[in-house]
Amino acid sequence: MPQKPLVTDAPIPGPGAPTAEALQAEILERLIYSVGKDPVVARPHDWLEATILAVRDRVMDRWMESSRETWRTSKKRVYYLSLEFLIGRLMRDAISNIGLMEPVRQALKNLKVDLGDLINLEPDAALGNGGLGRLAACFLESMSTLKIPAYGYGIRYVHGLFRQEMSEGWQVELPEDWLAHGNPWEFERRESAYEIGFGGHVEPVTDPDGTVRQEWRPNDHLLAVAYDTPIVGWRGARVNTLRLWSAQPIDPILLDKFNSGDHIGALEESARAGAITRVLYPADSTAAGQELRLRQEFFFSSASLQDIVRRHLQHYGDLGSLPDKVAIQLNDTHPAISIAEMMRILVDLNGLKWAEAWRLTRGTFGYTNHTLLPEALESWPVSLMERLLPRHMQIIYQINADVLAEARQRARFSDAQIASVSLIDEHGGRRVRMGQLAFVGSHSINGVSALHTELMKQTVFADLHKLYPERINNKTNGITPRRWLMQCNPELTRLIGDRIGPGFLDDINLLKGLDAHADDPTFQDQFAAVKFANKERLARLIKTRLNVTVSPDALFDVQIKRIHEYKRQLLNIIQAVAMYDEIRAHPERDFVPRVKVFAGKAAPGYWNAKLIIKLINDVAKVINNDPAVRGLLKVVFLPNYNVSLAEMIVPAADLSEQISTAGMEASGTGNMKFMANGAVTIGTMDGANVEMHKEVGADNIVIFGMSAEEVNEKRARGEVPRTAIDKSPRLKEALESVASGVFSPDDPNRYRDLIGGLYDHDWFMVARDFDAYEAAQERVNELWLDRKRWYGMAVRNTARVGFFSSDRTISQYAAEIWGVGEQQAS
Ligand code: B1H
Repeated sequence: MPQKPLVTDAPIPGPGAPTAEALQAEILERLIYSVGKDPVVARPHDWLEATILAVRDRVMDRWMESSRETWRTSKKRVYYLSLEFLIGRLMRDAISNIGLMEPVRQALKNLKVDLGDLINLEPDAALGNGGLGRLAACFLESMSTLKIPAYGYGIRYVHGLFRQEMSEGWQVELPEDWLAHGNPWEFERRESAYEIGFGGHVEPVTDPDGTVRQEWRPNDHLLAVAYDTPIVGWRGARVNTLRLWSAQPIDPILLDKFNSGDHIGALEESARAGAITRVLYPADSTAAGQELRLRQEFFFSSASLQDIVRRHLQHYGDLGSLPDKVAIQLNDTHPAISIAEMMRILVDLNGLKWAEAWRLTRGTFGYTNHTLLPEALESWPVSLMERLLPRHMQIIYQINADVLAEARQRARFSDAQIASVSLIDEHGGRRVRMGQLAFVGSHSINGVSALHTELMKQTVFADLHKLYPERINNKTNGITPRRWLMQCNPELTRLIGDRIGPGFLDDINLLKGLDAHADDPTFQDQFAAVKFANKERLARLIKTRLNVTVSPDALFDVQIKRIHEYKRQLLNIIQAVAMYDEIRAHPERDFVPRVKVFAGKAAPGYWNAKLIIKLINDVAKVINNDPAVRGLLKVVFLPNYNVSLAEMIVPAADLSEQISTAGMEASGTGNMKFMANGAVTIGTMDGANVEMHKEVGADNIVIFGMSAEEVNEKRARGEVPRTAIDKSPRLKEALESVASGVFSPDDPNRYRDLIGGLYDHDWFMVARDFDAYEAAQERVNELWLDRKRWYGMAVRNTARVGFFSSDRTISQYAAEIWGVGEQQAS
């Protein structure tokens, strides 16, 4: 049956939208002349490559035109420095953004190839851990959509985030290999290579005019080589560049060594250089702390700054205009060494005076903080910094001296305040604090949700905020509605377009128009039918991957994100245990059938997180196989969570679990993806949930639990959780069953310590929020049973998601931090 075209397939305005026949010819040409395959023997990967190349060709003209235009108009450029870009697949995104989904589908069909199959064959570019990296990817897409001249700078890791497999319910990490079949999206730029130094010493040199400069003489050198990927915005508005650096040796082989018979030694330099960009550190919200990580940070910071300064000088000839023409945004502190590197470039290499260089640096940099968790705040031992980056250490000392003098003289800071703003942490081994360095070197420091920004002012940066009260500002996160609604949920997109017209594709705030239809029974039925179809699709995936049967009639209750104690997957699974007990205790009663879906990776060294994965799998095994449950409850853990899996799960969710301990999730962005796709949120007043509560209204979200302030108080008082447990028989029963090995008969003590922690200190308030959480889940059941009420809520969630578009976020960065363009929040 011919499909009605999707509303997203509106072609790019302007002449020359290609026909399916033209595209078919282009794909064939690519297959033969670039991939070098005869169509008769071509394999799926060959077709994928040929299709990507044909699509890429369609983007090239715009890419070149975009950069020509920036040169021509001397516009300010934005540089987004991030150690992570969690991009996922690029092909569907690119095809959809240039409006060619149907003609490409038809072109391939004529060639007897299925576009859907090819889409699923493309590997995810998983160059990130979680929210921070995904945010960077959404921002790139929004910057292109809003026609902002921008570059993303990062590392071309050979191995992205590890692949997660399950072995008897335990997480096993396997290397990820996204480049195994090559990467048709990227262009290697051999001509854009920079030398990066490490180690050595600093020497004062006297210039002919008598001035003394410090010169860094590194003893270790390697090359940073650029790889460029085009990032196309919605309707091809603009194409920006993601430039990823790869480390290469200066001498690929030491021939002297090789000729003298030392074949391994001859390749040593090559191996050492390559190690820097070999693999992404798999820690989310924890600082890695190893020397290789600092090398990665400096490597990509230095390469990016050399590139930025070269480009600026080439165009403008002087560095005085740097803040007027360049905005550099630091995605957390991972690139914070850039502050010192910029000072070195300006002062040591270009002869600027210190004060002038500092003014230019501060005018150019902005810093985004993404977490207040103490274990995630980066600091490096002074001894390591001195050995690896001796000149940068001197520069950091100089910056610190200036800041502390200002704090003493202008702000009359006490010794305690001085210690808190100092770039050097003197407690137990001297360390450089990267947060302080990023803060003092930037004119703007932003948090990622209203609550998080407030807490920044009150906690980690309290004294720096007193010293520089105008610098901290909030930029609540967002997600791109192209990937997270239009592409991942085409059926819902089509339905919305049929109802309110296609305007929302270009202005997401027009989704508000759905509010008027939220209680219309026909529309509700259609909305529910789309959700049901997406649930059927997920149910099939669950069947294939886990051999567990789930009914799409049940409430799909979903928690997918990194596994972390503060995100409280433990609270969720303990509630599942309590529900299990209840079902067994009351065989006569009706229950709302639920499917609890979990997915997420644990940092390889994070024992409790890995144990929580095992617990989810242990509980799932018992519950899913107990006939007494009568199919009323299913628990599934889908392995290897990544962007592509999220794109499958999110459209199928009824309930979105955003249940972090209040005050600990800086923002969350998964919460926004679910909202866009018409899931109802059960959540705490944490991160962006606070703004979500405001946008969607108290009637359309289920909020529970302690506030950040209450959490703080309880912790400060050192209150023990035992009373909360004693007061709650259902919690007690659930905890005792887990602790005593009901779900782990093969190792009854497996969860004793994990549960013991809840009795002991319960840092994350799992026990003390449990009753409130159960009551909230009860409320969810009531709402679900009132079908009209539920779908009214679901529609209103989609209708009111506009604020959480990364276009809004980026417009605010552009206007309030970067000073570029007149982009309005759409
Ligand atoms: C976030 C990180 C993070 N915050 C250290 N911090 C890392 C810290 O490899 N490391 O060393 C990696 C990642 N990630 C997340 O950022 C927050 O937890 C989320 O709440 C937030 O939504 C996201 C984007 O702002």
